[in-house]
Amino acid sequence: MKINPDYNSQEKLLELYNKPLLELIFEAAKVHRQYHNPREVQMSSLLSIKTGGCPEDCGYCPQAARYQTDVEAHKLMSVDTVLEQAKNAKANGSSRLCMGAAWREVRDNKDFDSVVEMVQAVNDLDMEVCCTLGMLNENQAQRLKNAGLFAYNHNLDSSREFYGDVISTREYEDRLNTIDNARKAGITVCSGGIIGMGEAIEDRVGLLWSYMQMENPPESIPINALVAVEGTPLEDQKPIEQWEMIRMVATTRIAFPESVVRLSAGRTKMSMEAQAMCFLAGAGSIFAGDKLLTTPNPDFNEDKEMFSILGLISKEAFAGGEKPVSLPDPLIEERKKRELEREVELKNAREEAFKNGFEPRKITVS
Ligand code: SAM
Ligand code: DTB
Ligand code: SF4
Repeated sequence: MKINPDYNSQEKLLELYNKPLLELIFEAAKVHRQYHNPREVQMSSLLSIKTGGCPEDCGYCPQAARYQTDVEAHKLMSVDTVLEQAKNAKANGSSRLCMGAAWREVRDNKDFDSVVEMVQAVNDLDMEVCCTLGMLNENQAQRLKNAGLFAYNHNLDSSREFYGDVISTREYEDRLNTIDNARKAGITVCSGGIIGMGEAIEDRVGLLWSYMQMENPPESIPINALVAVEGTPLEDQKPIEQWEMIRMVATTRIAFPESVVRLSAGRTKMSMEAQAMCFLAGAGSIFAGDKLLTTPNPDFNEDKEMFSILGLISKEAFAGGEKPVSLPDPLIEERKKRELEREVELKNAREEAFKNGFEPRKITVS
């Protein structure tokens, strides 16, 4: 993904962010039109496949076990439930499904096998499949890629300098490694941040600067406004001004002309007019459906009405790349083979026992 060589320092990016607002929006709109169809906005749905009980301490997150929030912890969803939800999202116009798990990192266990099956099943629906599962090693990234994963979401959240004020249980460097592992496996990268956590404008620009320093910046950059949830350390943060979201979207658009800028969490607090400004300034996607992972979001009908008023059309899947091929997973195949062999062994042993005169004990219930 290309970066804009005119803004190749933090100072220049800061100047851009602080430009007179209408000039900033105008410049962003010009860049957007040069690289993207400005009428197309992707509707992407989120699904929390494993909710709450997370051991991390991310200060914004209602799913961290250590904070007293209203989020109820749930174990991993079944593959069938995920498939049902994916079909519903597709029927409502979403061309991408992002599955989120409240994990610190992926573990090589049966739950991960199920996630691999979910990726295969949703890719078979011709939807772009994205996952956000925490830290990932190279091997795990490769398994997801083989299953047909289109994108991996792992946010840097803020600048390197501010990051430690919000999260202490995992380093900025760990996040960069995970992004690198997804990249090495050939998965597209979705990575962005949150504004409104008490950071300075320099930290917003610092987030973008971290992506500018990457050899290959993210194909997709979500910009979230903090959803301040009761019980989290950031519960009392004042909501950001809508202009700040517009500035952040516009600056990201100009700095990364080819990437998709995603207008993400925080839309319930935005007017349609402010969202329209974000689309004009280069937002190419929204999260659709009445729930993000655990917090509310405008429902499908509200967004359909907004699209109709603004003359927007929903973007098809794989417009920016080819549909990945889902290959059989060798570990799952091996496990299924072993399970089948064990079943046959048991059946044979039973038949052999009957042949040798074995009679099952009769149980009489008095
Ligand atoms: N556990 C995984 C991880 O942290 O990578 C995946 C799920 S996590 C909920 C995904 C992202 O959601 C976070 O990195 C953060 O950027 C965003 N997020 C979480 N809580 C949020 C909130 N209250 N407001 C805005 N964004 C939030
Ligand atoms: C992203 O940057 N934002 C989405 C998605 N990637 C996974 C998540 C937003 C979560 C908002 C809080 C919640 O609903 O729990
Ligand atoms: Fe856990 Fe992810 Fe929430 Fe952090 S953001 S507490 S890692 S679910």
